Amino acid sequence: MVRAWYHDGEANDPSDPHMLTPGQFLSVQQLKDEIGVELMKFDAATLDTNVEYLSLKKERGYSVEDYIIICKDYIDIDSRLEPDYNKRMKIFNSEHLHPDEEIRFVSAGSGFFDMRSRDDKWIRLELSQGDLMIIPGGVYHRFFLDHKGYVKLRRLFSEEPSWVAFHRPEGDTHTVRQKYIQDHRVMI
Ligand code: KMT
Ligand code: NI
Repeated sequence: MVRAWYHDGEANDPSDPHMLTPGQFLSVQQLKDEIGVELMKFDAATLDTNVEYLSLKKERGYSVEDYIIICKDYIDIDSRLEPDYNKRMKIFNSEHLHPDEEIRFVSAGSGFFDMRSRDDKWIRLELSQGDLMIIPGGVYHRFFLDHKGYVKLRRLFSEEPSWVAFHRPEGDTHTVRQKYIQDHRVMI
Protein backbone atom coordinates (compact mmCIF):
# COMPACT_ATOMS: atom_id res chain seq x y z
CA MET A 1 0.00 0.00 0.00
CA VAL A 2 0.97 3.60 -0.45
CA ARG A 3 3.06 5.05 2.36
CA ALA A 4 2.56 8.70 3.25
CA TRP A 5 4.56 10.81 5.68
CA TYR A 6 5.14 14.39 6.69
CA HIS A 7 8.03 15.86 4.67
CA ASP A 8 10.94 17.19 6.70
CA GLY A 9 10.74 20.51 4.85
CA GLU A 10 14.39 20.42 3.78
CA ALA A 11 15.15 21.71 0.29
CA ASN A 12 18.12 19.46 -0.54
CA ASP A 13 17.84 16.63 -3.11
CA PRO A 14 14.05 16.25 -3.61
CA SER A 15 14.51 12.63 -4.74
CA ASP A 16 15.54 11.73 -1.15
CA PRO A 17 12.62 10.49 0.98
CA HIS A 18 12.66 13.54 3.32
CA MET A 19 11.17 11.75 6.31
CA LEU A 20 11.22 13.26 9.78
CA THR A 21 13.00 11.31 12.53
CA PRO A 22 11.10 9.45 13.76
CA GLY A 23 8.85 9.25 10.69
CA GLN A 24 5.33 10.68 11.00
CA PHE A 25 3.09 8.56 8.80
CA LEU A 26 -0.50 9.03 7.66
CA SER A 27 -2.94 6.27 6.76
CA VAL A 28 -4.88 6.07 3.50
CA GLN A 29 -8.02 6.84 5.54
CA GLN A 30 -6.43 9.97 7.02
CA LEU A 31 -5.47 11.19 3.57
CA LYS A 32 -9.05 10.77 2.43
CA ASP A 33 -10.60 12.36 5.54
CA GLU A 34 -8.14 15.23 5.92
CA ILE A 35 -7.24 16.30 2.39
CA GLY A 36 -9.65 14.36 0.19
CA VAL A 37 -6.99 12.39 -1.68
CA GLU A 38 -8.19 8.89 -2.63
CA LEU A 39 -5.99 5.84 -3.13
CA MET A 40 -6.78 2.45 -4.60
CA LYS A 41 -4.79 -0.59 -5.62
CA PHE A 42 -5.17 -2.56 -8.88
CA ASP A 43 -3.18 -5.24 -10.65
CA ALA A 44 -1.36 -3.39 -13.43
CA ALA A 45 -1.34 -6.43 -15.74
CA THR A 46 -5.12 -6.88 -15.72
CA LEU A 47 -6.25 -3.28 -15.26
CA ASP A 48 -8.24 -3.02 -18.48
CA THR A 49 -10.47 -5.93 -17.55
CA ASN A 50 -10.77 -5.11 -13.86
CA VAL A 51 -14.47 -4.64 -13.08
CA GLU A 52 -13.85 -2.18 -10.23
CA TYR A 53 -11.56 -0.07 -12.38
CA LEU A 54 -14.03 -0.06 -15.26
CA SER A 55 -16.90 0.97 -13.00
CA LEU A 56 -14.79 3.70 -11.39
CA LYS A 57 -14.12 5.10 -14.86
CA LYS A 58 -17.77 4.90 -15.76
CA GLU A 59 -19.07 6.44 -12.52
CA ARG A 60 -16.66 9.37 -12.71
CA GLY A 61 -16.85 9.82 -16.45
CA TYR A 62 -13.18 9.18 -17.19
CA SER A 63 -13.37 8.31 -20.85
CA VAL A 64 -9.92 9.30 -22.11
CA GLU A 65 -6.53 7.92 -21.09
CA ASP A 66 -2.95 8.54 -22.04
CA TYR A 67 0.48 7.43 -20.85
CA ILE A 68 3.32 9.51 -19.58
CA ILE A 69 6.81 8.23 -18.89
CA ILE A 70 8.92 10.48 -16.70
CA CYS A 71 12.53 9.55 -16.19
CA LYS A 72 15.89 11.13 -15.56
CA ASP A 73 16.63 11.63 -19.27
CA TYR A 74 13.30 12.23 -21.00
CA ILE A 75 9.54 12.68 -20.74
CA ASP A 76 7.38 10.79 -23.18
CA ILE A 77 3.64 11.31 -23.62
CA ASP A 78 1.91 8.66 -25.74
CA SER A 79 5.20 7.92 -27.59
CA ARG A 80 5.94 11.60 -28.23
CA LEU A 81 9.07 13.00 -26.67
CA GLU A 82 8.51 16.16 -24.68
CA PRO A 83 10.69 18.75 -26.48
CA ASP A 84 11.52 20.83 -23.40
CA TYR A 85 12.34 18.38 -20.61
CA ASN A 86 13.51 20.99 -18.10
CA LYS A 87 10.51 23.24 -18.55
CA ARG A 88 8.00 20.38 -18.20
CA MET A 89 9.84 18.88 -15.22
CA LYS A 90 9.92 22.26 -13.51
CA ILE A 91 6.13 22.52 -13.84
CA PHE A 92 5.67 19.05 -12.29
CA ASN A 93 8.19 19.85 -9.51
CA SER A 94 6.62 23.15 -8.51
CA GLU A 95 3.54 23.62 -6.40
CA HIS A 96 0.35 23.78 -8.49
CA LEU A 97 -3.33 22.88 -8.53
CA HIS A 98 -5.87 21.94 -11.18
CA PRO A 99 -9.54 22.88 -11.62
CA ASP A 100 -10.28 19.16 -12.20
CA GLU A 101 -9.29 15.99 -10.39
CA GLU A 102 -5.84 14.62 -11.17
CA ILE A 103 -6.03 10.85 -11.64
CA ARG A 104 -2.88 8.85 -12.04
CA PHE A 105 -2.32 5.10 -12.15
CA VAL A 106 1.23 3.79 -11.78
CA SER A 107 1.79 1.23 -14.55
CA ALA A 108 5.48 0.83 -13.71
CA GLY A 109 8.20 2.42 -11.61
CA SER A 110 7.64 4.77 -8.69
CA GLY A 111 7.72 8.39 -7.61
CA PHE A 112 6.82 10.95 -4.96
CA PHE A 113 3.69 13.09 -5.00
CA ASP A 114 3.67 15.81 -2.35
CA MET A 115 0.35 17.30 -1.18
CA ARG A 116 -0.30 20.23 1.13
CA SER A 117 -1.83 19.28 4.47
CA ARG A 118 -4.71 21.29 5.95
CA ASP A 119 -2.13 23.28 7.92
CA ASP A 120 0.03 23.84 4.84
CA LYS A 121 2.78 21.29 5.52
CA TRP A 122 3.97 18.90 2.81
CA ILE A 123 2.73 15.31 2.97
CA ARG A 124 4.75 12.96 0.77
CA LEU A 125 3.04 10.01 -0.97
CA GLU A 126 5.24 7.20 -2.24
CA LEU A 127 3.48 5.64 -5.23
CA SER A 128 4.55 2.47 -7.02
CA GLN A 129 3.17 -0.04 -9.51
CA GLY A 130 -0.55 -0.69 -9.07
CA ASP A 131 -1.37 2.49 -7.15
CA LEU A 132 -4.20 4.68 -8.38
CA MET A 133 -4.49 8.17 -6.89
CA ILE A 134 -7.21 10.80 -7.23
CA ILE A 135 -6.24 14.34 -6.18
CA PRO A 136 -9.32 16.57 -5.91
CA GLY A 137 -9.33 19.85 -7.80
CA GLY A 138 -7.94 22.68 -5.67
CA VAL A 139 -5.23 20.70 -3.81
CA TYR A 140 -1.76 22.15 -4.12
CA HIS A 141 0.69 19.39 -5.05
CA ARG A 142 3.98 18.63 -6.83
CA PHE A 143 5.78 15.57 -8.22
CA PHE A 144 9.36 14.29 -7.98
CA LEU A 145 11.13 11.20 -9.26
CA ASP A 146 12.76 9.06 -6.59
CA HIS A 147 16.33 7.81 -6.97
CA LYS A 148 15.21 4.92 -9.18
CA GLY A 149 14.44 7.68 -11.68
CA TYR A 150 11.58 6.13 -13.67
CA VAL A 151 7.79 6.16 -13.61
CA LYS A 152 5.16 5.24 -16.18
CA LEU A 153 1.76 6.72 -15.39
CA ARG A 154 -1.62 6.28 -16.95
CA ARG A 155 -3.48 9.60 -16.89
CA LEU A 156 -7.26 9.66 -16.96
CA PHE A 157 -9.33 12.55 -18.25
CA SER A 158 -13.02 13.20 -18.45
CA GLU A 159 -13.33 14.32 -22.06
CA GLU A 160 -10.65 15.37 -24.49
CA PRO A 161 -7.27 15.29 -22.71
CA SER A 162 -7.08 18.65 -21.05
CA TRP A 163 -4.54 19.68 -18.45
CA VAL A 164 -4.41 23.12 -16.89
CA ALA A 165 -2.16 24.01 -13.93
CA PHE A 166 -2.21 27.07 -11.71
CA HIS A 167 0.91 27.62 -9.67
CA ARG A 168 0.95 29.11 -6.23
CA PRO A 169 -0.07 31.86 -5.54
CA GLU A 170 -2.08 32.29 -8.79
CA GLY A 171 -4.22 29.29 -7.81
CA ASP A 172 -5.24 30.91 -4.49
CA THR A 173 -8.07 32.92 -6.00
CA HIS A 174 -9.45 30.16 -8.23
CA THR A 175 -13.02 29.14 -7.30
CA VAL A 176 -11.96 25.47 -7.10
CA ARG A 177 -9.39 26.42 -4.44
CA GLN A 178 -11.87 28.51 -2.48
CA LYS A 179 -14.33 25.60 -2.49
CA TYR A 180 -11.63 23.12 -1.45
CA ILE A 181 -10.58 25.40 1.43
CA GLN A 182 -14.16 25.52 2.70
CA ASP A 183 -14.92 21.82 2.23
CA HIS A 184 -11.71 20.67 3.94
CA ARG A 185 -11.40 23.41 6.58
CA VAL A 186 -7.95 24.35 5.29
CA MET A 187 -6.07 26.48 7.81
CA ILE A 188 -4.12 29.07 5.89
C1 KMT B 1 0.56 16.79 -13.16
O1 KMT B 1 -0.29 17.66 -13.05
O2 KMT B 1 0.70 16.14 -14.21
C2 KMT B 1 1.41 16.55 -12.02
O3 KMT B 1 1.09 16.96 -10.96
C3 KMT B 1 2.68 15.83 -12.25
C4 KMT B 1 2.71 14.43 -11.97
S1 KMT B 1 1.96 13.35 -13.14
C5 KMT B 1 2.68 13.61 -14.66
NI1 NI C 1 -0.70 18.19 -11.12
